[in-house]
Amino acid sequence: MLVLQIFPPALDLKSPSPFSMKAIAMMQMSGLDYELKPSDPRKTPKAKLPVLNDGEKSIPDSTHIFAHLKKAHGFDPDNALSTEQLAIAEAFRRLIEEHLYWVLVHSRWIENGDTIRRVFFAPVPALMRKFVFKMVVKQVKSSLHGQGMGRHTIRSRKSMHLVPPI
Ligand SMILES: N[C@@H](CCC(=O)N[C@@H](CS)C(=O)NCC(=O)O)C(=O)O
Repeated sequence: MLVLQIFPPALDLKSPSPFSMKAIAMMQMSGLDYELKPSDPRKTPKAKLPVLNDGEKSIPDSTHIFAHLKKAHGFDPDNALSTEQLAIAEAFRRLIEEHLYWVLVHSRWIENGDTIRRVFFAPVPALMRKFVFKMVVKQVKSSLHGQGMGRHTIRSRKSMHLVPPI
């Protein structure tokens, strides 16, 4: 049985994690039998979700899961693509996962932290909630700083046009 470990449901989504949603979409498209298992990333091999469990094997990272589904189960939705189309798809994947993902992280954790605290931290005992949230935000800020986006100053939406409006 295939078991897909994901971030637990929130925000009316099967999972609020874009990488978990990507893996769920792949599993659905594959037509294979699988179960979803809401999990804690701290208890996974790379401290990230999603992770696919296939028998004894544990496969972290949505891209490795995709490769595993192809190799072990013959699921290859890209098999009709030309080399050029595969290259374009890869470029878009990296744009989304390595750039736009961080825009989402910034928007959620820095610009809309109150909502995140209310929704994601509801299970944390009330007395500790503020403290735990602050600790996690500190880690998120450090990741955003490492990626680079967190080093920029937040400006108003109006001033964020890449090209000034005419
Ligand atoms: N490259 C990984 C990225 C996975 C990832 O960043 N997952 C985030 C949730 S969207 C996570 O588990 N974060 C937990 C943490 O950083 O502590 C993939 O494609 O699966």
